[in-house]
Amino acid sequence: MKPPLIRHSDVHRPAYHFTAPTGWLNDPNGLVQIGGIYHMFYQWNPGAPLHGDIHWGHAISADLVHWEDRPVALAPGDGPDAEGCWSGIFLQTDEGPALMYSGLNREYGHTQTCCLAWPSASGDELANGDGASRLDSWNKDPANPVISRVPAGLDARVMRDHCVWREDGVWHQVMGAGLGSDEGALVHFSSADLHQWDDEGLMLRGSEVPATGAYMGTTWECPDLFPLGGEDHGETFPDSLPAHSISSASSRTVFAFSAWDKGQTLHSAYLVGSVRDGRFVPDSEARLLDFGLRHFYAPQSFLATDGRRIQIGWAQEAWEPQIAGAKVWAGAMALPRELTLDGSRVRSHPVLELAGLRLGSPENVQIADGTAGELHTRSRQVEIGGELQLEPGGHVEITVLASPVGGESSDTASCTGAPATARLGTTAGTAERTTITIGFAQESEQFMYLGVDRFESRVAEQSRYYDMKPLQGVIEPNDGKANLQIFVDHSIIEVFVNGHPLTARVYPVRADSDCIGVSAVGARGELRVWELASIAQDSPE
Ligand code: DQQ
Repeated sequence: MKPPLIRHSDVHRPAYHFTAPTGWLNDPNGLVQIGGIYHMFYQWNPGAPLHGDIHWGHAISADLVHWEDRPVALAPGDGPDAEGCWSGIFLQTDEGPALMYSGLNREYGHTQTCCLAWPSASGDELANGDGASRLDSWNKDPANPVISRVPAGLDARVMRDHCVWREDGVWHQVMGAGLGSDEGALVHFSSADLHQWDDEGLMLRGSEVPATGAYMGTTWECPDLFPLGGEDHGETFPDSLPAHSISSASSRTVFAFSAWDKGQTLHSAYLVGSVRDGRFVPDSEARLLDFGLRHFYAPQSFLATDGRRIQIGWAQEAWEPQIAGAKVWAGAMALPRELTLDGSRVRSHPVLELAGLRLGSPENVQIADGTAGELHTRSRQVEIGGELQLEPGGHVEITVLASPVGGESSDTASCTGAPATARLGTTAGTAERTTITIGFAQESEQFMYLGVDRFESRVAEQSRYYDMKPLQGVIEPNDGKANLQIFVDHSIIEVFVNGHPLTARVYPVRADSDCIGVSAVGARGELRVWELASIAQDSPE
């Protein structure tokens, strides 16, 4: 797709993850595939690398990998969205496509409102026009806001973000909410025409959920209910996807949400269950969608025309706002993932289209008990994939974005693939590396774990403004088999082990932190390492 993305050159800017042209990016919005083109709208502050003055940016793609920037889709106006056009969705209606979003204007009350926008293009232009441009321009509905208050009697401090579906000709909507009792809630409405909405009560509240696997937070943001694991039985609209029917008999319903806790974006999580009589009935505990916590936040999913349920999340930065003055951009989208259901667990796998980024042949690395060393490949843009077999107590460490032992900017110095003990004393405090570990906890065969150690990811001053805490999660032992895929892209690391993802952000500063190392104890297998292409060109200075 032409022209390619043009982006500010910066050692930390991801090269094949989507970022905004400049400024701040957060949630993906309005994800849809129409006429073979994927549309991704997103929360965007074009003016600064901080959250504020939120617009809807827009990009399109033919393959979910290469993106083309389109004009701003929504900008704050002088009505209910005067302070921002917050998160929302794309809808196929009998009147054509629509966007639904949360308008922010504190004069309208203490919560966000529900607003609609319609394409500026006519019906003919929408049907026959250039696929790239027909969803470029949007008019806000003069009736906005179509929901401007919390239901009578509901003590909701916050209510925003939308998930909408249609069953038996009736539109249903849930908005995410935070109640005065410090619990999240799904506020349910119904409508015949998307304009007049009737209160349907709460579909679920936090205190009704077993939260053993993931804390539920005090507010649920970005609710996403969708069927998974069975055939979808939605109505079919021309040139597009079926409107999803969340009570399809052959599938179960996933409720994905982002847990916000008194101002903190904690993590995204999910429940599996079913919708009965207007209530969501969970039959699983809450679980994390990604062990990277806030670095995979506000995800939204959509049904591709080939039947895949694809999810995109916001890979939030790990730096504090104090240093935003030194930045031009902030925020990236995590790679699109295909979701599947395995029992009551959601599995995430990077979409197959990403293989199109691979450059040349991979470096093949044999893993055996005692393997320890550096790879030939030196790059900040790599995919590392393979199958590992772990013995009880076994583990594999993969070190990325690592500096050579021999000194700054030396192409010939060896990389830091040796086990940590070999490096201590020679490089402590000056070398950088991020270590990904997959293994069993000591001799246990009960749990396998996946971890990303960011403690040495950055050696520079100001590190106190960067979150370098470890990230980790427990996964099923799977007889010691680990199907592994790692994507490294300058400041983003995404790891997938047996369908469990972990997204991390790291910010090495040394110019030579592009080494990769592997060490293994009680493990065997083979890894393949590809260098990956960029999807953007550097902007001229
Ligand atoms: N981001 C949006 C909200 C949403 C939050 C505002 C989640 O609509 O609740 O930019 O990151």
